[in-house]
Amino acid sequence: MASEEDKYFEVALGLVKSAGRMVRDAFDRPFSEVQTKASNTDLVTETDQNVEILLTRGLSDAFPDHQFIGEESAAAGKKIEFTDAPTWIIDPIDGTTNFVHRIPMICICVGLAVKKELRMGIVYNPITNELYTARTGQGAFKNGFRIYVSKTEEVRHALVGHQIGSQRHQELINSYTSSFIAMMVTNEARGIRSFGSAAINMVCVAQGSLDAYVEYGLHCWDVAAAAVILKEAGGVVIDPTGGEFNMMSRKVLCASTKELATQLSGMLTHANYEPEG
Ligand code: LIP
Repeated sequence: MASEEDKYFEVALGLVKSAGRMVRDAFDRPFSEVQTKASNTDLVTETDQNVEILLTRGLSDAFPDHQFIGEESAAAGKKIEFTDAPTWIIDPIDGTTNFVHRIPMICICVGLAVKKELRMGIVYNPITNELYTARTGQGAFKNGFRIYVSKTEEVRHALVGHQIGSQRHQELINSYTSSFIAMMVTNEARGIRSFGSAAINMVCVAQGSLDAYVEYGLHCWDVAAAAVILKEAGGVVIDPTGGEFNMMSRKVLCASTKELATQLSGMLTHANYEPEG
């Protein structure tokens, strides 16, 4: 017999696929109206807003007592409230700058938390047709096939995702550059990649393409869905300082193994953030 969570997952998946068609159609058109939000480097398009409306309406019609945290609703002034109620955490397009520049590394992210525990994650790139899904305790999948993290334990064998987002304050830039030097020069990491979408960086760790990923200044909607996928693929998701992962803390360190996470955490220069919500 189907459980309540099976139903949540099926409904969310159907809506994500519809949202994917909307994103794909917009991506094929030559131009998007671009607006800025918190800063000149924080972009939003009509497609981000329409996708969030499609997902939120569809889910709240199906599950009227569920709550929502969404990137564009928060940008429009909705307070971020994280309670014990089933809460959908939505990023309609993660990688909006890529979308605007027609770089096909974008995804729709939908995560669900129940009693403040993340229970499922869906990350869908409708351009490359890569669908990542996971539910707690049930493994992680890409287009229906199981995925696993790499076995890399040392930075000198690791390909690391390291990224600067829309925020450009001095402490963040300093932390980014000195961490970059520690990883690339002092410890000779195999390389650094920056895909322009937190969730794509995270699912790349989940499928073993990257060995680790670190970023500061993020929001919960960038990481919630992909965190479930990464954990279910056998990966480690922690606070970059080495503490427990908190999706509201605005920072994340992902790694294929505990050893790699610990080594990286020890060499990073950490930037401070006030948690959101
Ligand atoms: C973006 C992230 C990106 C990060 C940016 C921003 P958006 O999300 O995916 O990795 O560097 O700060 O948060 O705005 O495209 O949904």
